Parts: sequence; C-alpha cells; structure tokens
Amino acid sequence: MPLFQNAVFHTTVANLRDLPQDAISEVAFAGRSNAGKSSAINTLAGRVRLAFVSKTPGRTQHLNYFTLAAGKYFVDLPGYGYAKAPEEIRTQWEGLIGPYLSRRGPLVGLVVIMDCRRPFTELDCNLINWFRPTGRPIHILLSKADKLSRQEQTKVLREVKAELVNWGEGRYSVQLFSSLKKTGVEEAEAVLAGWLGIELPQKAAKENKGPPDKGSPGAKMPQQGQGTRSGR
Ligand SMILES: Nc1nc2c(ncn2[C@@H]2O[C@H](COP(=O)(O)OP(=O)(O)OP(=O)(O)O)[C@@H](O)[C@H]2O)c(=O)[nH]1
Ligand SMILES: [Mg+2]
Repeated sequence: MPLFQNAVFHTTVANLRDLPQDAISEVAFAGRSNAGKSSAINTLAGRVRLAFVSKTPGRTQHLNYFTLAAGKYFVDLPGYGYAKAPEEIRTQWEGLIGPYLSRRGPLVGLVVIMDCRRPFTELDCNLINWFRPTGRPIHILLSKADKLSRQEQTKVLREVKAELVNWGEGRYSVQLFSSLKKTGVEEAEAVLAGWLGIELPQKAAKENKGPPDKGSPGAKMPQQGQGTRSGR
C-alpha cells in the first residue's frame, strides 16, 4: 500500500495570501513542464487522477495542495520551460512561485523532477541554484526511467550523484523513478516521510511488534532500544 494513499486534493492557490494557514510541513514538486510532476504525485498516492496529468505541457498553472495528513501537504507547482509569454512567466514567478519557494515556513524540502533523458537543463540549474541558499533539502527524481535501459539508468544516476557531491553537504539526494512502472516509490516515500515527519509503516509495525514466538527464526533476546514505545 502506498504510504501517501490517503492523499486528497485540498486547494488551488493563485495568491500568496491564500496559502493554507494550518500547514505544519509540506513538500513541493518542481520541474520542467511535462517532466512528470503530477504523475509522480499520483504514483506516490497510488491514484490515477489525483493531480491533473496532461499531454499538453503547462497545464498546472497554480499551486495545487494535496493533504496527506492533518497539516501535511504535497504541493504541485507549475512547470517551467513551456513557451509562455515572458511577461506571464515573470508575473507568475515574481508574484507566486519565487516568494513561495524562498519564504514559505512549512516548506521542508523540494522534489525536483527531471526527465532522466535530459537532466540538468539550464532551467533546472537555475531553479536549483536559486533554491539551494534557502538551506532546505532537495531530492531529485529522475523521471520516466522506463524510457532508458538498465545500463543507461545506472549511468545517468552515477552522473547526477557526482554532480550532487560537488554541491557539498548532505542535503541533496537523487533516485530513478517511473510513474509508468511504479518504480522508485518506496525510496521516494522514505525520503519524503522523513522530511514531513510521517512514520513509515514498516518502522511502526516493527516498533509495535511483540517479542517473536519461541522457536521462530527471530526468537532471540530482544535488542536494546527495540520494542514498543510505552513509557514515552
Ligand atoms: N513513460 C513515462 N511517461 C510518463 C511518466 N510520468 C509521466 N509521464 C507522461 O509525461 C506526460 C506529462 O506528465 P505530467 O505528470 O502531466 O507532467 P507535469 O510535470 O505535471 O507537467 P506540467 O503540469 O505541464 O508542468 C504525460 O503524458 C504522462 O503520461 C513515466 O514515468 N513514464
Ligand atoms: Mg502537472
């Protein structure tokens, strides 16, 4: 079961003043138009049509909020790079996306989605270089991994990882992802759950599990630090 399966559409925000007031933590999804942002949100939520997916680039125009749990959100951002009037792009960036990404308190991290066949376009680099000084983490999804062979996937992953090392510090990570094949979901869930402060089910299950049955393969002395959370 996907970790974010309870995600529901919350609201569309066209003005900064309309940002949800109750947000505790939220993760934004950014990337070129058509890179697969909305598809990635749907895949992580285990849904077909939660976020709007289109063959026509540039269809997500505002900030779309999806509730994961009380006060915890995914935010689907408008894609960049799709030919729009320069004036329109500037207005959207200066009026909404720029201030949102630089000043939104509950924003705990940015997912940058890049088509694995074309990582680090100039516009991706502009966004990343602009966001890095905020000090918040970036997780890169190399999307549409199904379009590459295994060998090509390994190569692009290695190249992008090498680039992240150049950025220094430990705030940046990358993985392959395919909404079509549903690959990379658990890896993404682990990163995003960590950022959002949402407990992974495996961890919760482990913590709530009683001592193993006598004679079962796991029937050893319980290790220190494991077990239930009683007493907290
Ligand atoms: N093969 C393949 N196609 C994908 C994948 N993810 C998305 N697509 C396709 O790519 C196109 C764009 O996907 P969207 O999720 O709408 O992209 P977006 O980044 O939200 O686009 P904008 O909202 O325009 O910025 C659609 O035709 C999707 O079906 C994937 O993992 N594999
Ligand atoms: Mg979209």
